[in-house]
Amino acid sequence: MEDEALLKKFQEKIDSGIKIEPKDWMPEAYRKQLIRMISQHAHSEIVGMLPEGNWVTRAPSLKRKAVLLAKIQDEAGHGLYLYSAAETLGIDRTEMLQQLLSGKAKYSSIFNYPSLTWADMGAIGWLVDGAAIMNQTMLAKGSYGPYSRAMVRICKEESFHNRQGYEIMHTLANGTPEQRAMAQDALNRWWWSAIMMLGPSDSQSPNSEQLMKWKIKLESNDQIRQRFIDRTVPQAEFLGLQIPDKDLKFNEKTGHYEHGEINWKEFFDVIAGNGPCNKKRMIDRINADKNGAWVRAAANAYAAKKAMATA
Ligand code: BYC
Repeated sequence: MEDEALLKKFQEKIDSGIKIEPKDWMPEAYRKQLIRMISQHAHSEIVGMLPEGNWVTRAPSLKRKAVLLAKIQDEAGHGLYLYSAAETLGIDRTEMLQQLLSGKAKYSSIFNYPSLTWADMGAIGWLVDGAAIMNQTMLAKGSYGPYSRAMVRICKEESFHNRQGYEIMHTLANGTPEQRAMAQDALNRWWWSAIMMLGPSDSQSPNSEQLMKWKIKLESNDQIRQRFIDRTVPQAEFLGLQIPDKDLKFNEKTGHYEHGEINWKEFFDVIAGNGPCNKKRMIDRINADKNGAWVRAAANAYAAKKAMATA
């Protein structure tokens, strides 16, 4: 009975828009769902550094290189905010990282695709960060205080990432025929994976209903996907590039774009570990963890020595 009363009070709090804070009572399932989502999100930021890291040494100018480096560093920062937000729920960062490195934890499907040309840096900023912002501005209004506040800051930075990506695409789309073709090719390769990264369709999304009841998510995967498509298609038209979807059409009555069939088999294959780069991403993260071990040991030793000196 006590639990039922607590649950009722908890739901009332959520329904009236009061944020849940770390020390507040919360159902175990709410805590678990948040840990799952926030840790997956943190891992996505960290693994997401890899496809862009691939182009740092080959950026076409010093200015482009500085911008790309700043973006990649921001992603590391996002990972830090998110691991910290997850830690407020009682899980340790080391445990989350172990789950990533052992292959137990998921990270976003999108980062299992290769970045083959410089235009991919444009497409990632424009489409991947663009889709992420659509989702994250919604998550910023979510019910768990630390996660929603982390989202506010992350969205501000993502907005810069999105603009720099679109600006790269704009430059290429208005460049030589070869540059234009490169921009189109990047759009062709990233479009479908970007709309898939917003999660499976609502009929295949087991977590959405509960997450929406708890206002962790305020909208479903398909709703966000629709908003992303409606916003992005006119941007592609402005660039003079073709969205690679022959069934895409604007519905005057609904005011929305209708899209062709999404290849959900590909999506589920990728999240099961069989995408083009899943193995490489894991090897790179495991090596980064090994190579960074001495830095963590030195930092811990320094902190311990300082603590002893001030004790
Ligand atoms: N990839 O019930 P569903 C960035 C899984 S990084 C892999 O709909 P939910 C950036 C899902 O986990 C931004 N797995 O789940 C960084 C679930 O499996 P489990 C990344 C996915 O939670 C660097 C199952 O499928 N953003 O911006 O209701 C450079 C069923 O799905 C994916 C976030 O992480 C996926 N795409 O909704 C550039 C945002 N989608 O866990 C850019 C936070 C679904 O039950 N996360 N799955 O085994 C979310 O908003 C939600 O978790 C999702 C999925 C919309 C992703």
